[in-house]
Amino acid sequence: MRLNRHPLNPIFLPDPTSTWENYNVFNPAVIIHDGLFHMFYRAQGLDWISRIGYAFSQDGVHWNRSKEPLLSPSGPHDARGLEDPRVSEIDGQFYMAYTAYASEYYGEGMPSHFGGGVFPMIATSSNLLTWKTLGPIVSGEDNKDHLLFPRKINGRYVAFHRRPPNIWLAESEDMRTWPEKRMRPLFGPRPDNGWDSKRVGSGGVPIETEEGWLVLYHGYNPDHVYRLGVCLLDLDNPEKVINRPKECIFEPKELWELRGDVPNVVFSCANPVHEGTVFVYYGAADHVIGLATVDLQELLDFAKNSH
Ligand code: BMA
Repeated sequence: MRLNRHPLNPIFLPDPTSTWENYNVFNPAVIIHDGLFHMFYRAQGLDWISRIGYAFSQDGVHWNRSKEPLLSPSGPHDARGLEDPRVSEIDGQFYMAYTAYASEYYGEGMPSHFGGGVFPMIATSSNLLTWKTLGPIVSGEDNKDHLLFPRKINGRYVAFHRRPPNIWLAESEDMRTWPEKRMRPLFGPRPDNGWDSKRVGSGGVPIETEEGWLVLYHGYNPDHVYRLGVCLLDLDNPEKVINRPKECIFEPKELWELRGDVPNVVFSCANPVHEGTVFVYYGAADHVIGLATVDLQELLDFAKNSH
């Protein structure tokens, strides 16, 4: 199984003339809507605070970016940044899952980064440009890598989230309350010293196919190398893992994936499908943005058949 790196990689770089995105741009959400690719990317200036930038593209490769950030910290709950957006469209409305990285002494969130709490937030928009925050899925714990499935399942909204080191599922009737009784682990690291033996977390929004939900996810090993894997979940009951191939599908190889702000990282929050091709956007070494593509059917066959 092979993802093909785009020849123009890295396709999106920090802007050295900016104050807020001159250091790192990475881990973008990308959604295709009305014939355009819309990118929401995590950007850092020298203050190392993450803001969400916006860019659009006709081909998914060449981008026009906004001069100003789309979303910036607005209070103590996200004073140290908004990280790792994932955007879903559900019934014509858009939802962004992002991690709010709180100020040093705010809230009961367990510090997953030194000194700060994190909150798995959801915001909503009808036009992709103005966003309203609804709130966190949970609070008071180290929890991120959440996203929303692109449609309701059995009448409820469904989300991934991450209680380390496992990926979890959650359900909600209204997108605001996510009852504990409807949360359950999906899967965790594999105890084999392999590529996903330490921690796993979600990738981009799951792709609906006739065979099941095609899910890309990230994992890392004791050497802290971030790679991508794939699995297939049951359409009506995503708690049921139909297959989870052992082999990873993508790993750091290029110099700009091996060296950057954090070495040896490919980390994806977006895998939109365009004309039968999966566009996997990824943060490389927490510094630049890369694109790798794969034929949807080929990826699905691998997810279904490889053990
Ligand atoms: C994870 C997330 C990502 C980041 C990755 C590698 O925990 O915080 O934002 O890309 O680590 O540093």
